Amino acid sequence: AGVIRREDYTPPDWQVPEIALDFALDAAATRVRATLQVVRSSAHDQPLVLDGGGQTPLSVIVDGVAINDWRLEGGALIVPLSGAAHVVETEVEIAPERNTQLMGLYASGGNLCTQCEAEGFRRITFFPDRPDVLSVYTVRLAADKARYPVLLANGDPIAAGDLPDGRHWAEWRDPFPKPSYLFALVAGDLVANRATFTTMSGRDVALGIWVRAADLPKTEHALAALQTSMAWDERVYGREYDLDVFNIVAVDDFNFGAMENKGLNIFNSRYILADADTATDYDFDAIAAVVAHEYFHNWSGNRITCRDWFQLSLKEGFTVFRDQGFSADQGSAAVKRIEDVRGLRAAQFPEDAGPLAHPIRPDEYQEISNFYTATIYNKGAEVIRMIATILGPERFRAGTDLYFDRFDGTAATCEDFVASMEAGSGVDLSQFRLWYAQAGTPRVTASLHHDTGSDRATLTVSQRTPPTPGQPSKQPMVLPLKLKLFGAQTAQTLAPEQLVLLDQPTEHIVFEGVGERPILSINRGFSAPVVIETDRSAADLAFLSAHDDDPFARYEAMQQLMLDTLVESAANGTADHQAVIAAIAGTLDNAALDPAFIAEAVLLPSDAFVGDQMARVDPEAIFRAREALRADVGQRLAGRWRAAYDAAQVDRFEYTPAAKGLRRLKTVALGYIAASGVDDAAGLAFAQFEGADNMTDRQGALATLVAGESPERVAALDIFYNRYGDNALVLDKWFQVQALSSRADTLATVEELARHRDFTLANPNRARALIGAFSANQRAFHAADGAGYRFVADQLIALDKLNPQTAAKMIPPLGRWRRFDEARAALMRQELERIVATPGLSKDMFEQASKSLA
Ligand code: HT7
Ligand code: ZN
Repeated sequence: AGVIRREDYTPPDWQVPEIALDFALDAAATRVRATLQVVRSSAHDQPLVLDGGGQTPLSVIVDGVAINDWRLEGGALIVPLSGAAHVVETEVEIAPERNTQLMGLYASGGNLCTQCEAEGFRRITFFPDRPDVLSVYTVRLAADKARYPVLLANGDPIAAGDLPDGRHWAEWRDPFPKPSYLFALVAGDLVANRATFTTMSGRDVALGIWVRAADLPKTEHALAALQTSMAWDERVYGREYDLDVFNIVAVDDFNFGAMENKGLNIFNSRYILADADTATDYDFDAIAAVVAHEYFHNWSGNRITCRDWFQLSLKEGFTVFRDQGFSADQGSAAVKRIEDVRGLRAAQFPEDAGPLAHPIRPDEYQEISNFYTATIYNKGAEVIRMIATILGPERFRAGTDLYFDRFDGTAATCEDFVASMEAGSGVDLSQFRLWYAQAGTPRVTASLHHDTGSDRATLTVSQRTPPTPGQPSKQPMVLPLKLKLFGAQTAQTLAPEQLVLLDQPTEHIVFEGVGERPILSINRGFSAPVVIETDRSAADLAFLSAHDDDPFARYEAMQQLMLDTLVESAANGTADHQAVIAAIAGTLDNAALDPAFIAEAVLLPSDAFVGDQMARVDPEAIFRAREALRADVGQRLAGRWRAAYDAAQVDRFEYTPAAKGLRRLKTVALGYIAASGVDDAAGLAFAQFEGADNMTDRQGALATLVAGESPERVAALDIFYNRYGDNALVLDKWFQVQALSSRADTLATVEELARHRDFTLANPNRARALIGAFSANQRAFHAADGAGYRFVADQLIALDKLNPQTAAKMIPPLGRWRRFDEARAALMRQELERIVATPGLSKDMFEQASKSLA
């Protein structure tokens, strides 16, 4: 029911080249008058169909005459029209303060703001709410001046003035035709941190980051990131900004991270506000990445938008790839790559292996909001990365230049992008297109055979993509794999790095002149988003962890060693830890390595990732195996952890790559010291907590304490709460750190926190901080009696009534039931069935929960 299919796409019957919107803003009752210039697209006799979000028009006027022969069908307004072009006016009244879904026009912290992607505009006014209808918008806003002194919309400001009764107005015009999902307005009591950016052609752009007055000091980092992003896009992609103003507004209630509305980005405040006392290094990095991401959308998303929502990855995958490149250029590219791959494996690989798997260009959906997924975003970015790898930098840039030239001002498709890449580079991407069509993570087995007689090594590589829902059998994909061979005795390069493009089920790659036993380094830089299975021994992985000159491959070898050890230990109750301990010791001892890299390399894989390697996930066994390894590594390398901890002290907070690396290593070392069980560990953590001049050190210490049993644990939580209780973003951290605790009593704590006076499901950040984090806590969520599943299902059912989109995004952990033992699987299914049977369930939740059961 209600399935929308990609193959059913038809162009719009009516275009709307111009729209004028007139808002009489008020939190309880906002009047919206829309004047649409509509033009028949071809010789058809279809009426004008304007999407609506449940409202009834107060009036419908065609060419200046009120009409009555309109009708409502499934929420849409049907207007019979006879000519080739008309002016259609509608008026509606909406109630922003009652909008708990946070889609359309809503109230947040006393201000009014909008979120229209994907289908929120129809909740504001009647309109063909689809991305291939592009219009020039003129917007007039009127509101009470004391309550809403600032009135912002897309484009450039053109006029403003006062009205009787303490009201005022402002008019904005955006000259660039845009789809309705990019519309935005903000009315509020806000102040701006302002700056100017001079573009490559010498135009001055007025930049403004708008926040509550008290938050102004926390906007410097975001503003600097915006300026850096604008310069980066000019230098790396030749893209210049096009309006005279660029505004960003931070709001506390937001379903997502941020939104790229033309000239008026609206952000979740967690991706704007930062200072050393309240934001971690992770937060600072995420702010720069999200500011860049939304800014980059001005070209990859706004100037060229999507023809339909099946093409979402056209803008999202490409823009994530662009923001990843930006972040890599701001610090350690190697560490950035490791972080991105860890994120892909944590979120996208499980999605690709589960009931909600879909290609980066899906074939069908029920509710498009459910498709803002790690697959569309992160696998989408990996697909663009593979194109960049195959083409090389110059040809890739020629391809993107051609794409921006050809499709500027249009609503394009993924096919348009790939065809531009081919035409710009001269490289045939026919078979590569399968990456857009096939879901699932390819599994690659690689085996290296050395023939000492002929000095020849032969690598046999096979690929297989497992079945996914609706796709029982798969064709071989194009896999760009970077390979290198090292000599086991001499550590010399036996075969330099090469890029091989695999496109067959099985292939043999021959290396000549290999005079000693070779060790294979494969998928260097994670050149293809695949799972690699090799027959490399623990000794070979240890060798690579010490000698590989590709930082990612070095990290990967270490991870594989750790994974093999943990899987064996979880399966058998015990394993030999020696190889892992030696590899960690070697990494800590290597003074040539960047501390940020060391911190990543010595971290054990997460419980969830260990579970992903097992035929049946056993959360308790994995937890025990991981704790045992952590304790052993902590004890056997005790001196090294103390030395690393002491060496990683930074005098004063500085947000630089070097200082960030030291802070990261310090908290990783603290974690191992605590895991070793020494008496002074809690004291050390508490001293770090109390002495910290920044949130990274404070939160790192708090997380260590919260996992333990010490009296300092309660003290630190209380101190943290009392210090930051009035800061919503930091309070989210307080909820989250407790929901992620590996303690046995976490479920009881989280149940209590759900009743805490500061907990509310109405704020998505708070809901995610408690419920989302708890569902990611493998030990607590998967409690054998099913109490964790029940708690989450109860919360999601309650949240669905307020905010279906946010609730539906938290279904996937329950959908992983096939990966668990029969008892847990039955308990998870039971909760999914209860959700599906809930009266009044949203379309969002129904799609996610019913597909998860199938
Ligand atoms: N393009 C934006 C997507 C988005 C969104 C989607 C569904 C519901 C609410 C939303 N807020 C923003 C964000 C981005 O990818 O840049
Ligand atoms: Zn985006």
